[in-house]
Amino acid sequence: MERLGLVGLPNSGKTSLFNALTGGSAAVAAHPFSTTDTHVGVAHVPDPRLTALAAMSRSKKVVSATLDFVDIAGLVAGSSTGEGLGNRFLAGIREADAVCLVVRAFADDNVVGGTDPLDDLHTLELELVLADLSSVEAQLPKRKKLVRNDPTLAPEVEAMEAALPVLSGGTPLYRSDLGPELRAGLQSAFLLTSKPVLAVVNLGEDQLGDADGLVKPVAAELEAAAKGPSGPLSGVEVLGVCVQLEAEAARLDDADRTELLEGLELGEGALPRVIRAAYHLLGRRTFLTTGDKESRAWTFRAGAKAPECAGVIHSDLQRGFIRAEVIRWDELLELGSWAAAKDVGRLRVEGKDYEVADGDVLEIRFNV
Ligand SMILES: Nc1nc2c(ncn2[C@@H]2O[C@H](COP(=O)(O)OP(=O)(O)O)[C@@H](O)[C@H]2O)c(=O)[nH]1
Ligand SMILES: [Mg+2]
Repeated sequence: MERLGLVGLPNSGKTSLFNALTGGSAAVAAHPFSTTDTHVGVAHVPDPRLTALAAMSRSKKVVSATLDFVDIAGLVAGSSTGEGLGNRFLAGIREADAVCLVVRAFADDNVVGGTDPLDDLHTLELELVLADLSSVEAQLPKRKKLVRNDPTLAPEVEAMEAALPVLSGGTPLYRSDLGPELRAGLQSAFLLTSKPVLAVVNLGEDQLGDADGLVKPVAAELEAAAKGPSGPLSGVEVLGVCVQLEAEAARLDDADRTELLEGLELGEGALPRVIRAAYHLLGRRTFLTTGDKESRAWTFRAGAKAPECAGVIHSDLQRGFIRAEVIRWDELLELGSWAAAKDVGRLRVEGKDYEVADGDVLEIRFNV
């Protein structure tokens, strides 16, 4: 299971965001070291397609896709050298597959910490870069020795040599212009700044009116070094979230939550956007199944073929895969039922090589 790690300075709102996303109850406190354990929680991915299909099928059970979030504590200045909680922080972030940077904009006299999100971003990036720099400096000489007898390590050596000046210059790898081959060569080095990132700017309720003004500089900064339209961070998602407000809303029942959020013109709130952005950042896609017993959203890896997707449901379905009957969710909805879609010949029959698309509704034929 892949995980998205929440990373930020103390009191930026990580634990509050984590609780809001996962319905958890990890301790929230205005104290730099309040979180000493790494918490893992599950967020449900809101999906209107699933809701619509479940209504169509009058499903007794509705199961959404999920995503794991980790509340990674302990990043303070000096973390890169393993001081204070630094070691725990480094271990936590190494286990995350992607990173959500939480930077603080909200002002509150009772909560210690700066309120300039760009300052937060720079401090965070510096610690991450320093940690990566010391990893590369430690690993490179060893690889250079090994490559003499093992030429297959050459791409790794080349990638680390290219990463070195980037990191020495203070730039995180996620916003460097290293090409895809060099990036691939860095995988075995387990560097922190080569993970995909998104960012959340934690806004105070009184700052909602100026959300754009506070979010844009962070977005501009993150995108700055990603050169050209296909740079690694082009289109990086930076989301303004009033974490405290959203956390309060998350504790309410559906009707009260809708009233609170819509009263503030926040629509469905920002949490669904954070979850969806994280889901896509991790390269995840959704296919659906629907029937009177259950409608369900399943997660698969972008680019996966039909048998692999069948295997997400059950290994028997992959092993004994014969074919998949497929229709896009909106087409199915328009036709009104699986039986109707079949009657008018709109179910496609797809074989082993079919690349499943996001939003496909599947029925797997199999034999074991
Ligand atoms: N005023 C205000 N306080 C917040 C907001 N988000 C978090 N806090 C408070 O800031 C403190 C630290 O939050 P926490 O989630 O524990 O931060 P963490 O150290 O990053 O995990 C707590 O007292 C929160 O209630 C916010 O949007 N506005
Ligand atoms: Mg915390």
